[in-house]
Amino acid sequence: MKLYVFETCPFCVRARIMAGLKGLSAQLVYVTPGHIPSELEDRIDRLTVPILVDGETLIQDSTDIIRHFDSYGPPLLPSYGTGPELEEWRKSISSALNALCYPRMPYLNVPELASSGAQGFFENAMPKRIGMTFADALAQSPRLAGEVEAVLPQVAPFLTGSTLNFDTLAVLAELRSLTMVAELRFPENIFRSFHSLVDRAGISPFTPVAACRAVLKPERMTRFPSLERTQYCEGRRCIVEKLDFSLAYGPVLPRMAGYLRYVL
Ligand SMILES: N[C@@H](CCC(=O)N[C@@H](CS)C(=O)NCC(=O)O)C(=O)O
Repeated sequence: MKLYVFETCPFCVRARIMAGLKGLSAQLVYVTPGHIPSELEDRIDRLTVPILVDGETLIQDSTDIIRHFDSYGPPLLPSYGTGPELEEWRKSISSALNALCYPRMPYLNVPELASSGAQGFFENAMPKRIGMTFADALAQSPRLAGEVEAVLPQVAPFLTGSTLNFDTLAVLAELRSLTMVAELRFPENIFRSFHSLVDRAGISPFTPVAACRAVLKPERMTRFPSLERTQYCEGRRCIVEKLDFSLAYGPVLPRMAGYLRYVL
C-alpha cells in the first residue's frame, strides 16, 4: 500500500492516523506540489493529496481512504465524515490557523518544500491565501495565537469521548498542524489526549517554530552577532528563547515560561 502525501496536509494526517490506529502499514510517498508522480500520470488528472494506491485500487480522497482503511478487520468508526459542530469549529479557526501555520512551514524542513522551486512557489502563493505577507502574519502571532487558544477548549469533547469517531481524526489533524506554532499553548487536558492518541497512531508533532526564529534571517543574525539577544527581544512579537531575557521583560514572564516548558 502506498499513501501519497504532503507532510503538512491535515487531510493526509487524518488518513495516516487511521492507518496507524488500525495497525496498517502504508508506505508514505512524499510528493511535490503541482507535480503528478510519473507512476500516477495516467490515473489522475490533478494532484491533490492524500492518494492511496492499494493493489489495483486508487483512492484520491481522505474520507474514502479512511473508509477503505476501516474495512480491514473490525471497523473502528461508526460513520465517515465530519459533523456540523466540528465543521463550525474548523471554520472558526481556519483563518488564524492558516496565518499562523503557512509562514512557519518553510522552517519545518518538510519534503514538499525541499526544493527552492517549491519554496518560491509557496512563498509567492500563500500570502495571497492568508491576505497578508508572511512577515505581517508572523508579527501578529500573539493575536492569532490568542484567537486559536480561545476556542481550543471547545474540542475537548471530540478527544475525550469513550469511542473514537471521524471528528476525532479531524481534530487531531488540525491540532497536529498547530504544534508547529511555538507561541501556542494547548490546554492541559487537550495536550494530554492529543499526545496519547497521536503517539498510538505513530504520528509525530512538528518541531515548534517561533515567530522570532522565522523573522530573523540568518544573514541578519551574522551581521549583528553581538546584538543577537537584543534582536530576539525587539518588537515584543518575539518569543524569548533564553530564561535570562525574562528579567528584562518581567510582565510577559508567564507566557514565556510556558513556551520554555513546551520547547525544552
Ligand atoms: N477533499 C480532499 C481535500 C484534499 C486537499 O485539499 N489536499 C490539499 C493539501 S492539504 C492538496 O492536495 N492541495 C493541492 C492543490 O490544491 O494543488 C480530501 O479530503 O482528500
